[in-house]
Amino acid sequence: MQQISQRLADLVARGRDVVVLTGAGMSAESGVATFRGAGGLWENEPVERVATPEGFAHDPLRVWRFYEARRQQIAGVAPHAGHRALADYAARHPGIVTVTQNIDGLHQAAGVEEVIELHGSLMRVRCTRDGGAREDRRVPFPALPPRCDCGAMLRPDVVWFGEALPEAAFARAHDASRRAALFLVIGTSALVYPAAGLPAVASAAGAWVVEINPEPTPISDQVDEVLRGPAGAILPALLGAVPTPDR
Ligand code: BJW
Repeated sequence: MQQISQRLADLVARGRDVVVLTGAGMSAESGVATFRGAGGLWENEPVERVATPEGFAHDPLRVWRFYEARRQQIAGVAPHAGHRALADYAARHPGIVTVTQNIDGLHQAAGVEEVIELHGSLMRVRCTRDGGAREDRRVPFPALPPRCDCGAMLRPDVVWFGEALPEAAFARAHDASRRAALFLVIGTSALVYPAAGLPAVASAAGAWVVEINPEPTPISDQVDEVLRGPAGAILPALLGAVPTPDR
C-alpha cells in the first residue's frame, strides 16, 4: 500500500468515531458489477428503465428480470478480504458505523452486525398495495413478477431515483457523519445524492475524510487523503496492520 499520513494511522489505531461509507466498488472484487462505466449494470439496461418508479410502472417484468439476475448473482458470491478487514476492524472497535449504498448484503455476510443500508436490500420485497416490506430470500422466485399474499405485485425494497431514502437510516448516517473523526469513503463514484453529500457533512464537522478508490471521483479534490487502489488490497493493509493501542 502507498504511504499513509500519520494522522490516518493514529485515527485508525484509535478506532473511535469512525464512519465507513461504501458503494458498488466495494463489492467489485467479489464479482459484483458496478453501475457506471464499461461493463457496468447500466450498460445494457438504461437507468431510467430499471432504476426509477416510472420504469417499474411502465414494465415491471423488465425491472424484475434485472433484479432477479442480480439476486441470483449475489446468492453465489462471497465477501472478499476488504469486507473481512472492515468486519474484523468493526469487531475490534464496536463504535464503528458502517453505511452502505449497496443492496447486496456483503458487509453483513462478512460479519458486520449493524449496517445502515441507504438504498435498501436485494433480499427484501415490498407490497405495491400496502407498502409492507419483508425479507424474501427465494432464489429464483417461482414466477416473475412475484406476488404478495394479498395478490398485489411485489417490488424490490430498494430506493430508485426520485424516491426518498429510508428516513431513519439516513438520519442515523447523517448524525454519525457529523460526529465522525475519521470518515472512509470506499468504492463509490460519489455522484448520487444524498449519500454523496455525507463526506462533506463529515468534513465540515472536522472529520479526516479518506477516499479509497482506484479511480478519481468528483470528491477526490475535496477529501483529506486519497488511497488509490482496490478496496480488497487497501483495507487489509490499512486496518489489519495497525495495532490496537492500550486503553
Ligand atoms: C472500486 C473498485 C474496487 C471499482 N475498490 N473501488 C443533489 C444534486 C443533484 C441531484 C440530486 C441531489 N439530491 C438528489 C438528487 C437526485 C438523485 C441524484 O443523486 N441524482 C444524481 C445522479 C444527479 N437522487 C435521488 O433521486 C435519491 N433520492 C432523493 O434524493 O430523494 C429526494 C426525495 C425526498 C422526499 C421525497 C421524495 C424524494 C435516490 C437515489 C437512489 C439511488 N439508487 C440506486 C439504485 C439502488 C438499487 C439498485 O442497486 O439497483 O443506488 S442508483 C445506483 O447509484 C445505486 C448506487 O447505490 C448508487 C451509487 O452508485 P455507486 O455505488 O457509487 O456505484 P458506481 O458504479 O457509480 O461507482 C463505483 C465506484 O467504485 C467507481 O468510482 C469505481 O472507480 C469504484 N471501484 N472497483 C474500490 N475494487
